[in-house]
Amino acid sequence: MTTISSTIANHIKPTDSIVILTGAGISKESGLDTFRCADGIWAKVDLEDVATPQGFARDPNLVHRFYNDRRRGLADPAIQPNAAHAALAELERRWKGELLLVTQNIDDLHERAGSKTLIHMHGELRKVFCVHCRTVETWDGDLSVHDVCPTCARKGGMRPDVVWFGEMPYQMDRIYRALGACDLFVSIGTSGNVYPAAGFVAEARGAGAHTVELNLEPSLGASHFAEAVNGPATEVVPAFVA
Ligand code: BV8
Repeated sequence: MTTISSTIANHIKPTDSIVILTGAGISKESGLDTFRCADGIWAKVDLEDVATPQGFARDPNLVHRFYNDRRRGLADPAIQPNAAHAALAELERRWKGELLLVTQNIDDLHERAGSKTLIHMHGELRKVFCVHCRTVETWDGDLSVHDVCPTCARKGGMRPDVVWFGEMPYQMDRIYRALGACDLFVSIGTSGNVYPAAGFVAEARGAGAHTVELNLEPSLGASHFAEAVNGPATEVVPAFVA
């Protein structure tokens, strides 16, 4: 069974550098939908309409409704970090080397589980920004075209602080630097459909890192990984980290 201990025994040192990438699959057992599973988000709504700048320009009310529904869902007390989120926070606490957690998810379950060195490369559901003054605000209620920017007081410019298709993900320089210097790359709960995240395993391998995929089933990029463990995140991630 592939674990951090077996990885240390065979591939890395305890003071080496780790980059972890997560996707929607790690939050599935907390009750949040994935995107491309049979009952996923993109089976219910066209991503062109709700996750592109063009969709937002065409119908901002539809996009606000889409993210307002998900923001309200995330605020449900039943939605809590699961054992996989907790295991990654525990690994970060005890790891002696560098550890960077990069998530494609816009939920806040990693930080609520205690992860600290975390990048939300696709933004955050509980953040919004003003297109006029670029100020980012934490926003827990509904957002609409009628909202006024608390900073510049202009109206109609507030949008979810989420990276849509065609937009540059956040902190890419920092992520590529970490991938170029890492000794272990672990991908968890992502289908490998969306770039540039889907290309991270190739970047890490190119830098000589050992690569592990922990996913319910083999992702589109499974063949790029040196090792893989398939199963639900709440089982395979704690077992890997043990
Ligand atoms: C960009 C918005 C320029 C937030 C999202 C090549 C290079 C660069 C770009 C492209 C390229 N080819 C195409 C592109 C363009 C595009 C793209 O990738 N298109 C795809 C569809 C082909 N990419 C972009 O536009 C990106 N921007 O490229 O800018 C650039 C270029 C280079 C370098 C820098 C910049 C912007 C992409 C971000 C778009 N925004 N979402 C939101 O509403 O949430 S993407 C969307 O998909 C989600 O955010 C999500 O994060 C992302 C990935 O999905 P996954 O997390 O993988 O989820 P999915 O459902 O697909 O899979 C879940 C997995 O979990 C499955 O494998 C399943 O088996 C597993 N699972 C299920 N249950 C469990 C489980 N695993 C474990 N346990 C379980 N219980």
